[in-house]
Amino acid sequence: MAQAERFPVSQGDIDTFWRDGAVMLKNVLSDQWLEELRHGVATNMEQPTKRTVDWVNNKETGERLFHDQLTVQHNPHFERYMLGSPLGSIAAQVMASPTALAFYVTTFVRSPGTQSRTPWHQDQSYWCAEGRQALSIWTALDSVAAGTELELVKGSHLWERPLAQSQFGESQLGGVIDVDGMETMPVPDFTGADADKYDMMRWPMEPGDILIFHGMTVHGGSGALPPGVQRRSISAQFLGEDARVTDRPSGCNPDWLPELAENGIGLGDYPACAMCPTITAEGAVL
Ligand SMILES: O=C(O)CCC(=O)C(=O)O
Repeated sequence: MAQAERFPVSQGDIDTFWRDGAVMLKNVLSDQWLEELRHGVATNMEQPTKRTVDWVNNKETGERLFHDQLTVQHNPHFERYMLGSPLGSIAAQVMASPTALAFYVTTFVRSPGTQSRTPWHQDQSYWCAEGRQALSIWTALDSVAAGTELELVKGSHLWERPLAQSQFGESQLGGVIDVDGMETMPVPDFTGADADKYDMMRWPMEPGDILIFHGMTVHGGSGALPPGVQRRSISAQFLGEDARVTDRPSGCNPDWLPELAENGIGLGDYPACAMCPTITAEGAVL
């Protein structure tokens, strides 16, 4: 049986995650894992997948924001990262789930000086998986200076109504998707007129630090970079054993339903399969 690294998470950090919707842990990823991620991102950009999009690609300013979503089967570096690094063990401990399922990996590469922020959103409202045991682990290969952090809304993973969904399309970042019959909350002006009503969480980070946030925690930002500064951020998505495959009224993004079906997984299933292996809190890869 393959073995992933194990990283003990304190009960205090787990409690913070469930209370606030996010927690940042310092110095989790060794140089070996950062090197693996560097290769993963470079390979991804050289060999785009069918889900690769440039959210921004401005020939005049040179500003580019590359984005992709990949399972462990799409990129050997990300496969090793998901199944060998301490992330799986951390995810299982934080979710208090017997196993953490390595759902997929998301890449965001901003060229130096890019000014485009990621729109406010909740990851899980796009996913083809529902359940409370769901999280993302975000990390960056470049230092994240104050003023350029990913920003998260404290406690938003507990909101009763989902946030209206932002548009994420080829050269179409922002704007709200209108879905018939879906009760959503209009996106507040978190950094402007409504700033006093919400507690924001943001952390300057160094390579090796990780930010764990719940699938329903509202977040955005991570842009407006100073000249000469690039941002390669990688987000790893994990599910716990209460997760079930679902469809969404607005369609899923990413839509893994066809690939899951090829792996024998249908609506209502916990999607453990060759496409989405699982890892225990002790690091055993199943
Ligand atoms: O790095 C970013 O700009 C966005 C990160 C994000 O939205 C995510 O990981 O879900």
